[in-house]
Amino acid sequence: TTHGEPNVRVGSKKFTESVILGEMVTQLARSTGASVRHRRELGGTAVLWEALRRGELDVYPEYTGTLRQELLSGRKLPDDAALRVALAEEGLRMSAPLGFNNTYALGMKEAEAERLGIRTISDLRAHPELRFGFSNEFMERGDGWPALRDSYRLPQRDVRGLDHDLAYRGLDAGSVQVTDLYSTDAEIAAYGLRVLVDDVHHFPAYDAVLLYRADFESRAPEALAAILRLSGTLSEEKMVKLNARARLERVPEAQVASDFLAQSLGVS
Ligand code: PBE
Repeated sequence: TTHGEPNVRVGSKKFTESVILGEMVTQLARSTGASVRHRRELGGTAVLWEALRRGELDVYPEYTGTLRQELLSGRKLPDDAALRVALAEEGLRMSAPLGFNNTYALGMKEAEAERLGIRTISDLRAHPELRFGFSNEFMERGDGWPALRDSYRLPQRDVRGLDHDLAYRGLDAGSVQVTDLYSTDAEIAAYGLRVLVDDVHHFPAYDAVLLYRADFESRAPEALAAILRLSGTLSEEKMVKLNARARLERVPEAQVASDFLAQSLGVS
């Protein structure tokens, strides 16, 4: 029905890539005739996870490393099979990987990194005076700043939280010298940033997946089958290009998503 409650509820986190993926899911579900609501930019990771578990959402884009290191960090999860078992106990399922890894990384302006001779995260130990600015969620997460600081024994004390989208401007203006990057961000190339090597392997793989409620399958099987077609359709390179269209060329996320679906899956 087109009136009343939608039968598919999609969510996305408060950053561009998540909104683009949420739009793809929304449009694929709609292509089966389902009534769909996309609650875009609903919040950070914890907000989306809780909304899904409470049954306020059916599906949102998530990353395997985030499930392992943050959302289910109390459990031993040696492989994806173990991760699926832990999710099933929460009444949740995840799709096969969409095809790209969007990892956290630390970045600096290329010229400044070159001048200071910084290539790896370990190299930061010799520069305690550097100003760090991290996305708010990174300041608090299980895989974020406190754990990174301990892994690498980093001495910096000038460390503040900021909105991820503002971090790049901060780097450009010089108010921040080191920030957390998302590896599929278009700004890395556009702003000429050096991605520091994670030489201690602090960060896991963050393979993009769709996380959904197990009961979604019985409620809207056709919509679910349609959205699962996204698995394996994206690469890191493709995702960077889609992010670039939205962030650098300011094309609306819904348009970026529909162009991709038309080209890659023949859905319009
Ligand atoms: N990530 C990397 C984070 C943000 C940056 C995409 C894995 C996440 O949303 O969990």
